[in-house]
Amino acid sequence: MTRFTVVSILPEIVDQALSHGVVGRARAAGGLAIDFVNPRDFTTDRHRSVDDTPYGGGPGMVMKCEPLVAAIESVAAPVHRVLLSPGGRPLDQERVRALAAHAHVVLVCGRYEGVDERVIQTAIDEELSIGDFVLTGGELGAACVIDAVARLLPGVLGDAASAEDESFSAPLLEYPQYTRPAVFRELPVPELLAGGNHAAIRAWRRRESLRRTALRRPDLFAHLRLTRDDEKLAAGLPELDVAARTTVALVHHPVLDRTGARVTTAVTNLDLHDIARSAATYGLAGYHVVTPVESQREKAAHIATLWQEEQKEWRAKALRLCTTAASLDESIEVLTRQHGRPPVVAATSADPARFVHAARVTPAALVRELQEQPGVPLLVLFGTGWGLADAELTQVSRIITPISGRPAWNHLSVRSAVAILLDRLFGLRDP
Ligand code: 58G
Repeated sequence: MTRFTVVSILPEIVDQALSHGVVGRARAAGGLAIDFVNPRDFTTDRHRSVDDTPYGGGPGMVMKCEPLVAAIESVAAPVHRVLLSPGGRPLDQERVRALAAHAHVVLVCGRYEGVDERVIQTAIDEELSIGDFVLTGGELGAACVIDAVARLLPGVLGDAASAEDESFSAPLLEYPQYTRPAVFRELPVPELLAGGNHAAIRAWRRRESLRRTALRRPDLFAHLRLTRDDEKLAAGLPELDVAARTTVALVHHPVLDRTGARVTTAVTNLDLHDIARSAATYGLAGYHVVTPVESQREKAAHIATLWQEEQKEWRAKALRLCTTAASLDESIEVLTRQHGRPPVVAATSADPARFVHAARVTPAALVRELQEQPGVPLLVLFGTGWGLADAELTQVSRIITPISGRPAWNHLSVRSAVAILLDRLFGLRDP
């Protein structure tokens, strides 16, 4: 059995919060024990004070060491001592499971502006936060912790399975649930749920969980190890796969030269290869080499086909993404034909202020925007030379916040800029 001791000057808050429903019944039945220790009972002065003014000045009061530490130390070992604090480790379901494995947990609740740091140094094993917000005291945090742990204890939830098969236990968000009536304000329950095909219902629910997680919590989704079956279900969610409808265009005209003149640059072998390989690495739909010079387009097409005939399948796969266009308009036309609708055109620039007609977006905001427009293709422009010349390119509706390092010096090669931006748009991240 798990036992909690709550150290608080307002124990009623926690006691009340945990006296109802499933958790209240578990306490009454003896499956969960919660007791309280009040630091005020450990004061020695006439006013029974638990707080004092902060050293160094500043607003409010700080909880004093002696009564708080005495209260914590009045609980017999062995115990795991937790302070609820906005600066603590963020609580998640994994931590909840770990706490449920302890026989006795002491939850320490601060009030006022905080607790004397030496309380933490001498009497606390772990600081936990229930989220990035500040409460007037740790009590509601403690109630959250106990509630989350309680529902994992054997016998607390009616159906033992229901604690397992859900939300954060498998790190997916919950699928939508429905109960009667079959139609509410013209909104019907999905037909499939009313049929008796349990395998189909399971697959539908899993797919909705995957969809929700990908849309609402891309941070969780990026770190999922999907099973083969999950991959198949997620492949049925093309609205989420923005990379698969993204094309990068390497624009050779109109671009600037070092003097600021409007010029056409030459196609380079190196750009052709490296950008094709980046495009394939991030799962893009295509790579357009844009130049009005016919002989340059022929050169690009020649290089690309040459490598496609090569033995190495990975290289051929990358170069197959590469096609040519005479102008930005032709590139847009091709995508409109391929996807059945015109692309959102985003440009990159080291100097976005020049693009007065385009909205500035971060890479993440652009991906989110496209996720909400299923099937709409995305075209991302990169200028060669000293960058795209016509800042008034009317086709461009989005300008992506520029890549920037610490120093003002900013002369990335276009190949590097493509790779970095693709990673910011579509790369998987560490936690
Ligand atoms: C700054 C402000 C530091 C837990 C207040 C310490 C406790 C939020 C959480 C405090 C809490 C959380 C005083 C009141 C802690 C103390 C307490 N606020 N996010 N407030 O888990």
